[in-house]
Amino acid sequence: MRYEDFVDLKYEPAHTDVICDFTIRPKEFDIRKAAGGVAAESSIGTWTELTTTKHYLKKLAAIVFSINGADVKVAYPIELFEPNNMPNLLSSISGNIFGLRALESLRLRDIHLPEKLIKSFRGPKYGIEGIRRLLKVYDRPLVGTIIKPKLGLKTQDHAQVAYEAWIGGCDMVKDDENLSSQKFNPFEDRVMQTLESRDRAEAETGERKTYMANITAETDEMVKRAEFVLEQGGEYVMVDIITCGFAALQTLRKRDFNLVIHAHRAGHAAFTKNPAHGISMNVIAKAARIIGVDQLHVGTVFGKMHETRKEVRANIKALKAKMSGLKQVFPVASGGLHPGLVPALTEFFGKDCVIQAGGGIHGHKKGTVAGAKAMRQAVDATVKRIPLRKFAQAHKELRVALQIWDKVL
Ligand code: RUB
Repeated sequence: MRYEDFVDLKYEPAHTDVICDFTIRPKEFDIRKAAGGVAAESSIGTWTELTTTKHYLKKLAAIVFSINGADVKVAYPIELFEPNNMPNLLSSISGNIFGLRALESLRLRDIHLPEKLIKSFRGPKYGIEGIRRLLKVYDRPLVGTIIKPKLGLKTQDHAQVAYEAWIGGCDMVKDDENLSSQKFNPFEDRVMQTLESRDRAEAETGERKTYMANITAETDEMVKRAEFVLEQGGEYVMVDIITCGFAALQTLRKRDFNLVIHAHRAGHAAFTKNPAHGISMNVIAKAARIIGVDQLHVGTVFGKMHETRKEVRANIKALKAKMSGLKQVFPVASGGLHPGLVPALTEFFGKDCVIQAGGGIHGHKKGTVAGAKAMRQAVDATVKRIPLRKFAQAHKELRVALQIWDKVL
């Protein structure tokens, strides 16, 4: 079959098809042939006619069924994919096609999987509802922090900063994405000492507190680390899903530990940032939800990372929209956040979001406890619909935070 043979603008996708939305900028062909090339190279075709093709193969061809300028939709028969195998799916729909010489650029903008394929994966074990039940917090955004400096703190200092963040008012404390088990802060010691801090903070505040230990490592090791967290009384693990890979994430989810999975997406921008080429973050968000993460970083709009409102909105939708009965995943806003941004964040995200700040808590002039207090005060003020400036008159930690970071004072 030639590339053009993979185009049928009259085709009506079956409810079992996988649908992919691409934007294609051809370099060598017209859009029809380029689109056909994408469908061919991600299903049963190649650059030349084959002698090995069989009559029964035709029904396995991916079909371009819509071309609108550069925007193209491709339908893939479900039989092309192995159930419960995310690497396999992505090797087809987002594999070799990105390297085709004939294309100037190619963007996978969205994916729509049929229920049968979605159901072959586990999906989130906890999701928004499960996490709220665990933390017993129902009516406000959750407040998290990332221990900073991200690398280098010794274990006991890490555990002390965590303790201070919790007693100041954070619900969650998280390791940074590149902290694993370095000499200065080995994993097992860190988990034990930080969970001890958590227990003290819970006893002192009467609030539930959680620690997201970064278990990112080679897969067997990662699973061992998850087991260790569980043995020590932890309730959460954190995984760098892009650098670990979807196979590792699936392995972790398959073990079905009673552990909430927090997904960090370090590295995603290597292929999500250029709007003309690569894979959109909402595709990653869908894949992560289908496999079964409970929380995922989705961008902030207002912080230090680059994503636009439209992109972050699409990421949130991927986590929360109805999807074959899958639980909703908690969107995490993280990167360059501070108390002054809480009203805007809450307006944009709604109450179902984790607001996470590293520098915006540990950079508070009066230290981590004050930084965490300022963040909780900002959340409390926002929930009560009191302007931060007004609330800050009676809350000195917030006042100082606004002086440091916000233009309003
Ligand atoms: C947070 C930080 C995170 C980013 C990643 O530190 O650097 O790892 O959230 O970005 P700080 P994203 O609060 O000091 O900026 O969440 O968008 O993937």
